[in-house]
Amino acid sequence: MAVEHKLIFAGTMGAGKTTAIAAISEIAPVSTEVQNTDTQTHAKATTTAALDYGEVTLANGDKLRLYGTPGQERFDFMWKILGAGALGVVILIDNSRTDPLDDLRRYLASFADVVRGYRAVVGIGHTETHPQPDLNQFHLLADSMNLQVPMFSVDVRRRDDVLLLLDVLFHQIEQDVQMADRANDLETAQ
Ligand SMILES: Nc1nc2c(ncn2[C@@H]2O[C@H](COP(=O)(O)OP(=O)(O)O)[C@@H](O)[C@H]2O)c(=O)[nH]1
Ligand SMILES: [Mg+2]
Repeated sequence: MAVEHKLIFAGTMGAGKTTAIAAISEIAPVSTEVQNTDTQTHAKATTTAALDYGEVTLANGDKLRLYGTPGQERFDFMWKILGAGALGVVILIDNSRTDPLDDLRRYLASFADVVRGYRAVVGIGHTETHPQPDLNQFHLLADSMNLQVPMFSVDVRRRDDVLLLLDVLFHQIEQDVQMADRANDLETAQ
């Protein structure tokens, strides 16, 4: 039977959530863009006020519901609500921002349980214009938080880059499920 999964795209305003979902969604993505009143943080005229939504059907028939979460601080509470029932989280970082390392720190802290459950992946964007901080610095930050998470430099305007993030995320989830199965087998064998 086909199963439905929820996948979250998280990231600051302008990190590429809407672009990433549009790049892979097989339905016309739903995006609730409104006038940006927070022009001090970001110059974009519109921004995601509530949600982005898209859908993808996987090769096995399972349906992926893709959600983009609001980037503004005042929507922090929604990260937790959406993250609770999610299969996984794609964290997008905009390397052209003032302090991308601090952005990642905040998102890893919000999604720490998801990261520990091997259900997160990080995509660093805008690296062609802003190569620093580099991947090593992002990994050192995660290490300092005792968190391990796969990270890639991506351009979410390219569909293949978004698919790479999903591939890695699913691979990770699959391995974790297999490990849990093996642990169960061991327990029952004893
Ligand atoms: N130069 C560059 N632009 C990007 C990259 N990733 C996303 N963008 C652009 O950044 C802008 C903001 O993306 P958007 O999807 O609206 O961000 P959101 O606020 O997270 O939904 C869009 O114009 C994207 O095309 C990247 O890696 N490099
Ligand atoms: Mg958006």
